[in-house]
Amino acid sequence: MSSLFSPFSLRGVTLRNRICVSPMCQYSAQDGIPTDWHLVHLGARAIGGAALVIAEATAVSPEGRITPGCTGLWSSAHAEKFGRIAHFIKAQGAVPGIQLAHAGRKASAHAPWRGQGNLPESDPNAWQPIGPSAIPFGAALTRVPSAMTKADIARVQSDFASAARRALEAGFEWLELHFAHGYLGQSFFSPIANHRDDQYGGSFEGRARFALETFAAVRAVWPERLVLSVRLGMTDFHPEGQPIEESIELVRRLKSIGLDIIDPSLGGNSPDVSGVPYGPAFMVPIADRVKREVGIAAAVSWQITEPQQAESIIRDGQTDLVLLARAMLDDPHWPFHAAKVLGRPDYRAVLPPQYHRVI
Ligand code: 536
Repeated sequence: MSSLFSPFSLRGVTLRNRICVSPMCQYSAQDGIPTDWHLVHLGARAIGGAALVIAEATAVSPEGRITPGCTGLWSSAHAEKFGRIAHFIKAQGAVPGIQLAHAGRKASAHAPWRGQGNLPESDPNAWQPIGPSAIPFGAALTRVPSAMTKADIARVQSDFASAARRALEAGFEWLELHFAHGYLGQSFFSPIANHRDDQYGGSFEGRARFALETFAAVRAVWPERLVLSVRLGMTDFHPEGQPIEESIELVRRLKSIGLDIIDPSLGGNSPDVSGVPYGPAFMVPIADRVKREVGIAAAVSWQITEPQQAESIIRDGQTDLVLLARAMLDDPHWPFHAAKVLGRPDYRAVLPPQYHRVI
């Protein structure tokens, strides 16, 4: 029987417990380069006792950013600044992770506190988004993306592989590909966003091709000893979205080409969704189902806030890891407090000696 504070190993990577920091967009980069904000934001959570700290959705190319303030990994200057962050996280005993992304048709948007939806086309910081088809997301994301050519597809896939190499160079040990939330990988898979009639659209095989090829290109450059994860939008809660059985089949195919762990999430391809069963730990039944049906390790996020809730998810084997974002913003020392609440006699050791001697 596992507990929230038992170690967990995949390939050559061992996590000190099951508590992980989920990627959180901070909209605080400059030209994609992370700033001291990121060092402190991520570093504080490594100090707090998390086992894995995953840096936010980081674009593989400038046009793959969600907003002008999103991080990127398209040059060695980006890798160098990320290197300091990865090094600090590791020095605290946590594993440094990063999520690679391409925002696709949801790109060129305002940082949430600056406005809603797309930057106006007249804004000098705006750019032309790309996607599987020339169909806008909708709601406040009205900008029509350019439908990607085969050359565009090949270039983005090679950008993913180059960014993975830079993540390795920076010292990250856990890589997650963002194929969820309506961003590029997910939008190729979704019949809502992908209306192509070439080999990258249509049937399951066609819609899954972009994700499978991109994953394979990354696995080819990402070392055997390190972990490769995918955040996949399992369902859109929309009648025109792909059936969840297709998503499970995609996870099965990804596993067969080297996927180590799945991080299930929402599709995010339409503003017109209804019936998302928001509530405490609502993604757990989906994660548990993928884990059992595919026979793969799983992590789970969304509304996990309480130590006892996290403990029972791990103890019951529903998932292997819990990913916390909002709870970690609320309390960077969440793992320390969880250890205390769960009555662990060694709870002090969750914090580094600079703090635990005196707290
Ligand atoms: C929540 N968000 C996810 C983001 C950034 C903006 C907010 C991300 O993954 N980078 C979200 C979840 C599901 C669908 C849409 C948005």
